[in-house]
Amino acid sequence: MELNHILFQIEEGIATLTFNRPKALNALNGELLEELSRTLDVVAANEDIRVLILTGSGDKSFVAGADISEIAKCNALQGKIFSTKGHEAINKLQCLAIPVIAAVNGFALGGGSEIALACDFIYASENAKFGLPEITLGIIPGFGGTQRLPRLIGSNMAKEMIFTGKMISAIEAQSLGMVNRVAPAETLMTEVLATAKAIAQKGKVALRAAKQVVDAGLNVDLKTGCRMEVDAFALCMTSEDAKEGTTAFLEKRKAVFKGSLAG
Ligand code: CO8
Repeated sequence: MELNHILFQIEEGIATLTFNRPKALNALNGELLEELSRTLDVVAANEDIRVLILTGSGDKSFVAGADISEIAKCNALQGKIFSTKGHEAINKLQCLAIPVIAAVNGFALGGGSEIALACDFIYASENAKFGLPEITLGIIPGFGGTQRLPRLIGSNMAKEMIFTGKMISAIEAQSLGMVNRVAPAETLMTEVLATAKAIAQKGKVALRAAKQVVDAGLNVDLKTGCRMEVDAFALCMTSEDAKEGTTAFLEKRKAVFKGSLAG
């Protein structure tokens, strides 16, 4: 797969996708969005990948947003096409069956914050900055920010960020519940990898079920969500992982999950 603006590697079941346009602080141009979409197809089709990590190249930026030089040229129809392309790629990201961690190592602005928000959770470096600065460009977030941010931190805080366009620090983002952990820039990837490895050792079926039921449950009432959990729980009970996990506990040994999706 030829990629000009993304680095992609898989090691011990953990895939790392690095946005790689450092001269533009990894801003998302149309070509990069297409590459993101294609890379996510590869991830979705590869059963050996247990966890995906997203990060940015260089030490300054995760993704500084959509490429403003491309937005500046858009008329309404082109803007719609660009926004739709971003939504399609980001929906693909959110719908991956495996856990996805954003390792935000600097600016996560506009489309950059919107990508991080579609991951399962975010670890950030101490120098990371989050924001939806579109309002200062006379536009609004166009890759899901008006929808995912209020769902995560509540509508009032989200509106303040969207209306002012101000950046917030990693620590502020953590206090709002956007970021799970803040680490020094030098150790961010080590911490992300440690969590990714811990997750990768868990049973595949249970991980998929847990992710699916949490995400689906957020869009329905509690009673429906609990019913979905019951069904997902029952499905887990048919897996080799459930047999291995419970047997290992009773035999006082560490479970070794084979990573099989077989029931
Ligand atoms: N697009 C294009 N180029 C960018 C972007 C960007 N988003 N961000 C930075 N760059 C480029 C700069 O132009 C500069 O290039 P050059 O060296 O050729 O002049 C280079 O990256 C380095 O940037 P700076 O010199 O500005 O670095 P600073 O450290 O001084 O500032 C900032 C860093 C604060 C991140 C600053 O670059 C900045 O404010 N960038 C723009 C951030 C922004 O507004 N992002 C939101 C973009 S809009 C968006 O994401 C909407 C998504 C939905 C779109 C829907 C489609 C229609």
